[in-house]
Amino acid sequence: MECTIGIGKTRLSNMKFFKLIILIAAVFLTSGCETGNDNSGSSGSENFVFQDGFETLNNTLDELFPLNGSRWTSIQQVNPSNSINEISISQSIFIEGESALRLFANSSDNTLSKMNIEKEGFNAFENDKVLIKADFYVNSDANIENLLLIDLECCSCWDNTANVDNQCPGVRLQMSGGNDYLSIERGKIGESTIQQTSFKFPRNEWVTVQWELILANNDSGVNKLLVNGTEIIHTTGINMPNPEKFRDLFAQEGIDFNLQEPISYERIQIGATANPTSENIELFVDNFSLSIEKYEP
Ligand SMILES: [Ca+2]
Repeated sequence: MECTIGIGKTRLSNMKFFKLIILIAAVFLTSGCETGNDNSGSSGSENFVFQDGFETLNNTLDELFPLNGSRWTSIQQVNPSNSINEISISQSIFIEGESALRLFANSSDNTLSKMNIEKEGFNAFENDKVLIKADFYVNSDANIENLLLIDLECCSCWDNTANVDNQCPGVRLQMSGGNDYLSIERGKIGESTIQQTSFKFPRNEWVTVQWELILANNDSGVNKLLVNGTEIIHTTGINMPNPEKFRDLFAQEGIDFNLQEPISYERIQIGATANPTSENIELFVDNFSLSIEKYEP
């Protein structure tokens, strides 16, 4: 996972040059890589690439959240009533570089337990191709049915005039259809889960997850999921919130509701985005990447 930058040929004294190199090193060693961020506000988006291997200079979590937004945006931590979830940089279990992200999500009680990190600052519109890749290490043989690992969602598309809690509609990767069958969950856009029961998610080892979507708010959307290079889901189907559907659903409750258009996904969460299981789950994430490009068949 590397960033490259070009430096123009400039005559600098040795000391100035040395200081410049130190400055550049400080900025780039602590950064994830992100390009093509200026794709907001229209249905024609530029390419966006973000990747992060959770490397740090001082093994501190803060380094993942620089103020310039070049890496992750925030931590989402929702503790159950009687225990505290954990997040840290792991230098013992990793698959790329020298570290990975460690997450410990206690089982839920009357509060739904969450322990993950969030990335904002992009827009994925209809007819965009979204590619999400990450390596996961689930340090448990326990039953993890219903555990959620990645959420792709829009919060800004919600109708805040409707006086209904913002559900941040979107699609998610969830262990469903059985203890450890990774599937594409679409409940927050009012659709069924795209399940598979052919490939069990390996435990206590690094596992590469690749999720590819061509976004559509109708049946033409494409949903592809690969685990360790094996394609376990490849099907068409809706994968964005449909304004008409939301309007109709809320109208049944007597609520006037209009999603804000044009709709784009603008937030991704990774980790234990929700742990509704009865198990305490430790997992590690490394080698994350997100790319968004216009789909051109
Ligand atoms: Ca790493």
